[in-house]
Amino acid sequence: MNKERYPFEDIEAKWQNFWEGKEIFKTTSDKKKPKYYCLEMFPYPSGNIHMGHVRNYVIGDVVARFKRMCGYEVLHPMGWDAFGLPAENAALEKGIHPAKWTLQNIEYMKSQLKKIGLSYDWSREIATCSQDYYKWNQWLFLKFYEKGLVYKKEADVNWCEKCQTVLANEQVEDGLCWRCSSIVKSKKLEQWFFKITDYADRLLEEQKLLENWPQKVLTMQINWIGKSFGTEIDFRVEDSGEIIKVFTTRADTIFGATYVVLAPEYPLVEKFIKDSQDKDKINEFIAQHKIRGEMENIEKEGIFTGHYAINPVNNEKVPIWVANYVLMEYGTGAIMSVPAHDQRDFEFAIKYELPRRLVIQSKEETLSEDTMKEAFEDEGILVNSAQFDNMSSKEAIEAISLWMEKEGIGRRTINYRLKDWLVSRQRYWGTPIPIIYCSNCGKVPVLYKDLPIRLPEDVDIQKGQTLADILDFVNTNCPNCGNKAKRETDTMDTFVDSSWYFARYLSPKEENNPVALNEANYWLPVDQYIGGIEHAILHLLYARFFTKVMADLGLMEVKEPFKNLLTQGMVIKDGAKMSKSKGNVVDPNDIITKYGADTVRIFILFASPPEKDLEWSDQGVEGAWKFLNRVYRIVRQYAEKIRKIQMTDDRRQSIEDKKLHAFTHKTIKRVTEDIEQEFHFNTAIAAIMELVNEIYKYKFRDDEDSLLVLKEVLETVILLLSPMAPHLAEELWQVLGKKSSIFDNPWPRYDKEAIKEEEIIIPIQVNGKLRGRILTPVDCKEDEIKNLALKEVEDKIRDKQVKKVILVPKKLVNIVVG
Ligand code: ANZ
Ligand code: ZN
Repeated sequence: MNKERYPFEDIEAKWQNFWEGKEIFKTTSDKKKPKYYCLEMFPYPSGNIHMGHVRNYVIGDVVARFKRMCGYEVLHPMGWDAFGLPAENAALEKGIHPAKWTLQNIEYMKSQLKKIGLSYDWSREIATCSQDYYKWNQWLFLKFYEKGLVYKKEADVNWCEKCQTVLANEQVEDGLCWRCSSIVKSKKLEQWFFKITDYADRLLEEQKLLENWPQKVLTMQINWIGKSFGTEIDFRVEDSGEIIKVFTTRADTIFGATYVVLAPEYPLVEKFIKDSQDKDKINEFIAQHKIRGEMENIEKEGIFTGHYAINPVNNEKVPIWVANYVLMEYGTGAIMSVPAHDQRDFEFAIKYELPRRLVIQSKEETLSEDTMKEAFEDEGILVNSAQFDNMSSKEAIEAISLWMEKEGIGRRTINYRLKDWLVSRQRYWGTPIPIIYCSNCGKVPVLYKDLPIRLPEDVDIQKGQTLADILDFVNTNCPNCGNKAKRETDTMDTFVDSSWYFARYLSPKEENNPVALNEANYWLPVDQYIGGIEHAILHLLYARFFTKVMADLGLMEVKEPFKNLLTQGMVIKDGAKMSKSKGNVVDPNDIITKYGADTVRIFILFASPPEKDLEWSDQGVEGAWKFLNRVYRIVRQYAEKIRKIQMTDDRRQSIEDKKLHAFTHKTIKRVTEDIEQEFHFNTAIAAIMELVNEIYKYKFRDDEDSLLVLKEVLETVILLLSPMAPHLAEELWQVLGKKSSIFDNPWPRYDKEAIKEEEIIIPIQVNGKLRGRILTPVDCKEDEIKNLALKEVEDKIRDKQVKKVILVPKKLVNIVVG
């Protein structure tokens, strides 16, 4: 057998140059065609493309190429999420400027992407660290500011006293500064926020517009937003005019509230302890418990404030405590504690010997507060609850809330877990926040005409300089009164950059707006977004928020940015996620050098469906390589003859021909449906492999009819394979004598007639004994069936004389020999 190996080095370089030179994938915005916007999450330019990227982009590439062949005007852009901390780290370690480091990395990674043969319209490339881009971050910030969606308030940040800087959470290692290892403290600093909470309801409500998002992602967002219906109840502080509002979802338990607990940061606490004897003790407790990580498993600790509150439903005097299990950021930062019916309260009450009172009685067993071993949190019947006794707890929530509204001691409210988005960072490598501080006028927004506020380049990161050290940058004049003023030196969270980049691709050079309205209206929403599940919450929530605000600003009309979302699985090797720290990385460069990009693509697509994890396998790569070689050889074997003949519908097909013809069309159907319905490229490739096997099995007769069948099937194989192995497909398309790019060709359609044709199996007997079977189309001619039958049992009747061939139509052939 011919074992020629296909010269992928030449083929791949040749077609990459061809696509680029001819601008095949440049989007023309042909408004007559239906549009398809295919987008993969843009990468951070860390320096290297890894296998996870390759998988993500190859999946997107197949979708883009497929849709293009299906007649869509496809937009498939790529860019760089280019601001962020690693650039500053590199500057620190290597003394290279963040800008230079970033641009070098972009250059290199772009060349890597090109080697994979991805069909991007590079004319739309964006890098978020370029002025042309971040100018619009600033512009949007100002628009948000005008709309009241940006504000500044004090917030707790990680602070390193020695370095005199704020640290991102990632820069705090075991409570220590990553740079100098001194203890990180919590410090209150003025921070900028985006008011995403204003959009909480729409973020929930408009999930219904997300046609095809994984349920898991939707659920994660719902939980993150955490909408909770409850009641706010007023507890008056004894001997004072102060009111403590508590938030509860269980108003039915109000008669069982035996104490009140405040978060350590609760404003009133400071006031309480001013004249307390235990002032120092309480202060120490608060200092200790202000910084808290995840709440789930911490040991509950608290301290009595010395003050009391009045339970408004029974005028009972209850102690006010401070404890670490109440969060300032949730609800009102204060709770009514019901130890009998809330497990956290129960544990706390046991520890500090606080009273508990049963107010919900179980329907199954009779509980009592003295003997219960844990809180009873289920529904039940009210007891010890005055006029509400005997009501079910479910009804009581409503009834008690209504009654409290009437009495003016409480009201129904809705609470969200979602917090406003803290967007300021005390970092250099980001978008400068366009605000000026004037001693006359206060906070003054930069004028639109002065945008962009450029990020100065002359900063020495190794010397620990930040924007605040660049006096040329800091000192300015107030746009309002002209006095000397100072610029904000915080930069924006890089998640701001990625919240609207998909819109910038639509008109990357637009100078009057972040996005040209007509382009936005044509292209949005993104039809298919593809990326990692790790972005299920933040990025995808922020981008949805931005889209809604931009729509409200009249910048676009869609409410949701991404209609369909595919979250691809991880790339796994030896049972663990491929990662530097695990030391199990396969470098895409190495594999491409050894086998070529098409092999890597086919391996990745064939190994598992995109939403599942993909187990790396060297054998799998080898298998993909062999398959492509098989395709290459079989096409070349017949190419010369096929080039010479014209396709015609007037074919006299033999049974064999018909079989192959039908198989061809069945494969078109399978592949098209596998890709269209669920992007199951693995089963699509499996189907093409089967078809290639059929071609190898086919007995070529060297006549025109036979060539016509081969022409059809070979062209089909190449077309079906083209989105997945684009270089090889272009090459073979040319080998078959085609003049234009295969990607200008329509996707093949299957012929319903061809696949309707059913086949039947006919048993062959020799002298009444079963000796074989043949597969024939139902409408096969008698003579042809007889001939096939004789051929099938050829070696069993070789030295005998055939006396008679009896055909029972569609049932049986009996050959009588003597
Ligand atoms: C009294 C009560 C009785 C409660 C009972 C529960 C069971 P979700 O559903 O998550 O909204 N809570 C309120 N604010 C809190 C805070 N800042 N820190 C810690 N816990 C807080 O939970 C609402 C419930 O969580 C509220 O209802 C409150 O405890 C607690 F048998 O109030 B409950
Ligand atoms: Zn001023």
